Amino acid sequence: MVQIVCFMASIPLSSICPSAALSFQEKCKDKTKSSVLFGKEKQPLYMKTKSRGRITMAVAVNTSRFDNITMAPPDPILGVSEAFKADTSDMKLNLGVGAYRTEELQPYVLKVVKKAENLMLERGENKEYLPIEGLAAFNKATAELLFGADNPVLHQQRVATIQGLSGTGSLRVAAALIERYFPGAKVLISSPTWGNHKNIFNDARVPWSEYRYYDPKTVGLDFDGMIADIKAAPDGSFVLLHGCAHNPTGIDPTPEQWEKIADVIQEKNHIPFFDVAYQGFASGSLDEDASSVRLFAARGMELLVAQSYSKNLGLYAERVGAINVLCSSADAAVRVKSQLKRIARPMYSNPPVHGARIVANVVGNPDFFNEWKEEMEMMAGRIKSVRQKLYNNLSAKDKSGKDWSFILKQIGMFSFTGLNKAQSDNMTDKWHVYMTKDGRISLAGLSAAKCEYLADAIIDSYHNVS
Ligand code: KET
Repeated sequence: MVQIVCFMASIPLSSICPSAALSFQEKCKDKTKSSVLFGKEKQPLYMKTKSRGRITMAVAVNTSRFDNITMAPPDPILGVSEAFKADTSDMKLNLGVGAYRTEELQPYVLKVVKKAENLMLERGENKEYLPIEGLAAFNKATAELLFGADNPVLHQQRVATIQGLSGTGSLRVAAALIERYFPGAKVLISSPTWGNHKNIFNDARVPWSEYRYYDPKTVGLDFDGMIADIKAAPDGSFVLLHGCAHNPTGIDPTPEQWEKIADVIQEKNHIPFFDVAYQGFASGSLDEDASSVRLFAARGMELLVAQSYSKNLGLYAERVGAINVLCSSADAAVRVKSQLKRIARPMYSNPPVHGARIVANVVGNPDFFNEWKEEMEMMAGRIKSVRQKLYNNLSAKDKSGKDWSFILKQIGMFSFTGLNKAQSDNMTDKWHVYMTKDGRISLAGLSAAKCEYLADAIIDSYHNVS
């Protein structure tokens, strides 16, 4: 099959294929019949060339140079949304991705976000590049939101903050910092954790191992296991902690347990690395949800925090977040910030401005800030109410005596149902309920009207599929 046809009339080859120009020209020299181009060991690509005066016609035949690239599996979380779109059933329900929906199951743009955007439009702000570290007003606002505006660590200028590409991009830059400046250091990750954490550290070439977190027997935190594994790790490891609303389990340590976790991390000279993707969404209070980070900061510990505004401001597609590195001195913070910028520049150069302006405007304006808090409480409240309703339906309908109260103990956007892969498959195949295969459902995608249907699906899957 003919795959590529190029006509070249005195066109320099480098303009067609710049990166490979030299080898292309060298390999074509004095060859009129067939030439091996960019030969892969197994699948060489042959090109036949014919000369017609000044015009050379090159016809590429045979297989693609990308033939040895295999099909990637669908993403365990975002792939669920793709499968959901393809389902034509009226009953279908997307509880896969952690994205807030209204009671009508529609995406929700916060009113305060619209107000901030209108203001930005009125001001007619430009689209110049941001500095590598992002929007200064955003960086100030985001560090204040995380640590609290009065936190001495900010006045002492001990925090290096740069704007990142939401939570994921911020985690990735922080991972690159670890890889570059702590070679060989391991990151300890909770078992289970958000599906993308391992990918991020793998791609950054940072070794990781897991610490126990979830105990299926108690459907709660395996606190002793967690502490033992953090203790057993090599001194100076990084410990990845979910600041609040642990994903996927919805189980957070108590304040007393956080203190003990901090004790062990300090004892072992580890460095805490917080992923804060749900500030405000766990309890409805921004301050309360940042209390874990603040507790560690108050002990004088150095730490890293990746922040996201996808969920709490509903800015999923704007990709706005931050990397914060709390250092023991202002001097160290300046140096760390310079290196974060150095990592960001060849990766994505500088971050997008729109979401950062929204955050800066909302957090920086007391009226908007209060409106945001109200809307966040509303969103967190709706999730809590469907959580309760799901539990009510499960306990009323399931006659087996199974205790479903663990659902009420979990917090945040998700519920970790305990359904295994086969049971989760049944939820999707039979009931058109889309969820991740680890048994996680996003309650943010559930409406009160669908609670009964979901309870039927869960009861059927739990009791009739093993
Ligand atoms: N950390 C955690 C714990 C997390 O759940 C997410 C997103 C992120 C970081 C990154 O979000 P970002 O939009 O990059 O700021 N979790 C949901 C979406 C996803 O998987 O990308 C989810 O678990 O459904």
